[in-house]
Amino acid sequence: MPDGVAEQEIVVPDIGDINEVDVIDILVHPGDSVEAEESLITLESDKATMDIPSPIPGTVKRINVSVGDHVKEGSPILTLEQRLSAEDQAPEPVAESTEPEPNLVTEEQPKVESGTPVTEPLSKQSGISPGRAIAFDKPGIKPHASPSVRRFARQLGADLSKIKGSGRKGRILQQDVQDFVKYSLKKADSSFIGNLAFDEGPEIDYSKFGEIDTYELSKIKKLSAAHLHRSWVSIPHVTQHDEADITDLESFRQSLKQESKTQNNRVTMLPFLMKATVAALKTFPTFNASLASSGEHLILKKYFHIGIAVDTEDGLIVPVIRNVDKKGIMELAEELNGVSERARNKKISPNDLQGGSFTISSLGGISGTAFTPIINAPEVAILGVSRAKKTPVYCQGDLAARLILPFSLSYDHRVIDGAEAARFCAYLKALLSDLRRVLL
Ligand code: CAO
Repeated sequence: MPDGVAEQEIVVPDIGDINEVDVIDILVHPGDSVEAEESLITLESDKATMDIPSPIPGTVKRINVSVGDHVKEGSPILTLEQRLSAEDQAPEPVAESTEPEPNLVTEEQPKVESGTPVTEPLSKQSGISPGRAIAFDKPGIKPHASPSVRRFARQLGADLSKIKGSGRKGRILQQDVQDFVKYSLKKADSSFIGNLAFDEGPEIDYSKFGEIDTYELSKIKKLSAAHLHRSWVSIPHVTQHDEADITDLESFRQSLKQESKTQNNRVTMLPFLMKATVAALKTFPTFNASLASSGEHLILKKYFHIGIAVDTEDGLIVPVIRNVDKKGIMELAEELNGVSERARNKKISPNDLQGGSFTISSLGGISGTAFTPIINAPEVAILGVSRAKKTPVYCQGDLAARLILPFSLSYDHRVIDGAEAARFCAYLKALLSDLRRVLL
């Protein structure tokens, strides 16, 4: 041992009438400098947890206990090295000369199980004299956390009543506090969009009301949830509903069916919708755009890459079909079939999902008369298509059965005005009613 350095054995002080307690946490490491009264270890009896503070300052040389050890009064805890000044006397054995007091669990009083707060001092409730330095709990009173964990939580501003303890008997550990703080920061981050902060609401235990089942959301659902949420909250959406007479278009599609069958290529309404949409985007370029993040510029795209929402077992994904303006109906149908199959067989590559300039979401194969599609940010508009239906329509004074396709255009009102959206829809409707106009 170097000159001027003394070693001090720190032992478990008087812990009252308890024979043995467990070491549940070691709060220092060899080499750490500790101050007098700084907590060294945490002990736990059947009824209470307590921190054992250091009676003197020094440097931890050796730790003589491990988590899980049973100790009692006088058991060695650790060896501290103390640098002596010239005037220092030979030190007395610490355990005999001082009577260290473990920190009482008094900073936050434990609560009675019923939820009624404890109002009497703990020492009185437990029948322990105040000098005895142990926080006991009456039966029914839950110890929550050791004083050092309470201090740690207080420093970070974490509310212990909101933390679920993972330690024995639900005791809150330092790690639980850390996890809680990390989770809260993450949650705060995700619930703060632009200038808008909102409360996610309390966690509800639904099992109180009846039987439930819980399963984890797929990765796709979790990813799309965050994306959809951001789009929905950060973009001022307006949806314009309209409908198009696609009777002639449908006859044309039927006439192509035979041809497509021989090519083993299924031609649905969607490739026609893609072509008509691109023609409308060319006429209304602000719909094929993105708002710069500064909010001061609109970026108009001269390419026409159309995202198609595909419903898969694991959730919604949006593969992109590129250069729709340069492709014919058969080629688009083939690509659409291929990409939907790949999406459903989990064979989509990240590249398939990038670079879209406008999205179409078609529920026409299923059902419905209208819906509000959520804009696929950073795009500024999305077309939702519902199911076409034979409808009686007045044509030149006569009632006729026509095939009417309902569609819904959601647009970013920061970029597109309502009148512009109505014009876009009217134009699209005209194209769908007579696709020859696409050639104009
Ligand atoms: N009106 C009437 N019938 C329609 C129709 C419409 N608008 N759209 C499709 N159909 C018909 C098709 O023509 C097909 O019938 P035939 O075999 O007789 O031709 C049938 O419905 C099934 O079509 P489909 O849905 O398999 O094919 P599609 O090309 O229309 O759509 C795809 C492909 C990938 C878009 C679609 O399968 C899909 O996944 N849709 C769901 C998208 C979705 O979930 N959107 C919601 C997002 S909003 O949160």
